[in-house]
Amino acid sequence: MPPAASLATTIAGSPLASCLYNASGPVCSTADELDALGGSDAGAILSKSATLEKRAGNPEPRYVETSWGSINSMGLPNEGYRYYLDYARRAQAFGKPYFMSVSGLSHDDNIDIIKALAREEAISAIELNLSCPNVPGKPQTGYDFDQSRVLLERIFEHVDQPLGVKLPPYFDLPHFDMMAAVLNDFPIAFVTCVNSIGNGLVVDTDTESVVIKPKSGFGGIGGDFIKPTALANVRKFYTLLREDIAIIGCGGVKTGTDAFEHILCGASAVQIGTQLMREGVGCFARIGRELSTLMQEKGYPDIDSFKGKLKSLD
Ligand code: HRO
Repeated sequence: MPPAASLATTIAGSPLASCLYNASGPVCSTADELDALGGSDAGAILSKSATLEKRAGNPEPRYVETSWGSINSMGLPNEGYRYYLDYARRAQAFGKPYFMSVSGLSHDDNIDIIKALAREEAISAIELNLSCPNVPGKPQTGYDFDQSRVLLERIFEHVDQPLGVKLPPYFDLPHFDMMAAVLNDFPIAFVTCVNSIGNGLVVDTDTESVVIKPKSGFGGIGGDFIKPTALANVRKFYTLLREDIAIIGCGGVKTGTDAFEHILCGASAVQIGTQLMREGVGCFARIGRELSTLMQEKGYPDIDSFKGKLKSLD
């Protein structure tokens, strides 16, 4: 057997000992939850998407696990950005990057938050969420290419830390081109592909009812079911974006093989959401071991030796 494979990667100029870390969403809302991520094998700590003010979110039940994944309509429950800004200093104890997710309810809110984060060196990077599907009355900015450009123009006038964006999944090839054309015009450090597939519907045939309360049962779909869509988005943006923009894969990762597939499609790091919710922070060590064993078996010493090297059949 060749020597153990390295899972190390670099995102937005920050070294990560492992390319696996949490998706913004499950168990990253409170200081205790963030501490648990800090103490785990996750390569970074990413906070729950923050709004200007604290939010209770949508009524419960608002997260349900299914045999193939999950449906959620959390509605951005979070402690408000000041809480996650304050946490940045505490995160330093874990010796790994702390990324803050920002999801203002308006362009102005996003600008106010970004300005307030400036000069906080304990925030390694910002993940701007352009794709929350669950706030009634608020469209997903990432599906509006003009609005995405308008927002990014304003953001880059003020942002201090490296900034990436979390995108919704795209399904039509011209949409990938249109979003890539926007993103390539800005000094973006990374894109995270993908957020949940918005506005799915899960039906319980016993009760003949929807399974979550908000929005008449409509919610974001995550887990196994979305992996092919996530891989397609990782692959497309890997081929369309500037080389200096890292791709972070997110969607359907519950084994080392799933993470391997994301990296093969072009991901420099891989986030875990539904499986983290199901298994807890131990998932990072387990999936890391599985990924490392697979890499070792295939003779890949590190991520870069197979990143993006997906073969086609033509
Ligand atoms: O809080 C949520 O309802 C939520 C957010 Cl912000 C998001 O980005 N993606 C998602 O599936 N749920």
